[in-house]
Amino acid sequence: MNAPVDLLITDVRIVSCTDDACPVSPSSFVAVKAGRVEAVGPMDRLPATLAAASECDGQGALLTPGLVDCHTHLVYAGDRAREFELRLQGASYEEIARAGGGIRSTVRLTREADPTSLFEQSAKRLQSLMRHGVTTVEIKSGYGLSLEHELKCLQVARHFGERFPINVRTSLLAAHALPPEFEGRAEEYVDEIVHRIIPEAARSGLADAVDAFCETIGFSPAQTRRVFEAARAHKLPVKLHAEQLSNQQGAALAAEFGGLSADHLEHIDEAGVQAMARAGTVAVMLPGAFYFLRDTRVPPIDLFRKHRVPMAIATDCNPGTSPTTHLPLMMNMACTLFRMTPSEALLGVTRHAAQALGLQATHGSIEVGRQADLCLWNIDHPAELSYAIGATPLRRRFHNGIEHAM
Ligand code: DI6
Ligand code: FE
Repeated sequence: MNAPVDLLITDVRIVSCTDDACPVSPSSFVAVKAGRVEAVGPMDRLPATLAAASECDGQGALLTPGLVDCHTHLVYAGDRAREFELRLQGASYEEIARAGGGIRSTVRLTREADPTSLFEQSAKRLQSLMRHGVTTVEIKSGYGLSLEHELKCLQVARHFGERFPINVRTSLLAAHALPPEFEGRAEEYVDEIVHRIIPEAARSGLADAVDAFCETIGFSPAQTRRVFEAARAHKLPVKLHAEQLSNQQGAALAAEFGGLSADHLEHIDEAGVQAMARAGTVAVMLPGAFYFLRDTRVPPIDLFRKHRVPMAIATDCNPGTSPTTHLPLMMNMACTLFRMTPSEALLGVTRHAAQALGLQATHGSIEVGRQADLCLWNIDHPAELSYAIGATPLRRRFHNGIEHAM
């Protein structure tokens, strides 16, 4: 290492997230070049001759990979605070959805919003995520539900990756709900997704993956299969909202298509977990939605452990069931509500979340050659990230080795 590096971070205690136990290293350094980790090691091995364009003294603080939020719906217009009030008066999420509220009310506002307004409204949520330590985010469409408006939402998400210091992965979720103009004609809407929306999302390069909501109030397994076949024909990987409100065997379907992840999973059975294990499909826990809907059925964490299915944790940021951008709070909820361990929670927002996006070779851990997405925290032990309710002890955040004011 003779040529100067771009950034040298010294005196940090590193949780690299390469080891499942999340051990903390002794005082160490990280050297960054061209946006990637060039070298990592204990301070007493820091080459005396190493020159750096900029330096950061970590003062003994804890360094983790930048956080990865692998499941959000953050591009939408308006809010659903009124629906929240109705639910407090006793209406259920499904009743509101069946009565034309819920997702559809957000669809109406999102369709009406021009791209600039949609960008501005959604950027507030994106910036909030960043302030909580997120350096990679997955953003789904799903509130447009037509070719024009789905692409508009994906375009806004793509622009975020160009305008903000964050890595954005997009998922086309046209199969989120039935748009009102297709009332009673679900198969025809699936035709529209299969023959027009997926091909155009693939051709334009606006979608990195295809997702669907496989549920009694969403799309049936047979319809989801058609969506997945179209995704496969266009070489797009799949993921799925599965087993959130009932067991539709959606996780096994996602696994059959080599899915990156199956998400929610409160109602999954052991056969579904085994199918995920065989396919290497990540189980994404969304405790914010569980909490907000006052769900009582906990996803079978022991089965994921038993079959060694990697578990990720995400915000599910959306106006109806998880209006949050607080990923560390989701770690707390995953521990408190689902009994995950703080180490599992940390892997769930780093290495396993990166895997849920197919980014395990480049993101989610601190290793030579990986993207230099790093968070420096004002804590002594990694469990504090899960322990503190609603705190974000973020001190500094680096994306591709560059620190940005937030
Ligand atoms: N499951 C969810 O929890 C969100 N979407 C989905 O498929 C809810 C979306 C909404 O209510 O707006
Ligand atoms: Fe979701």
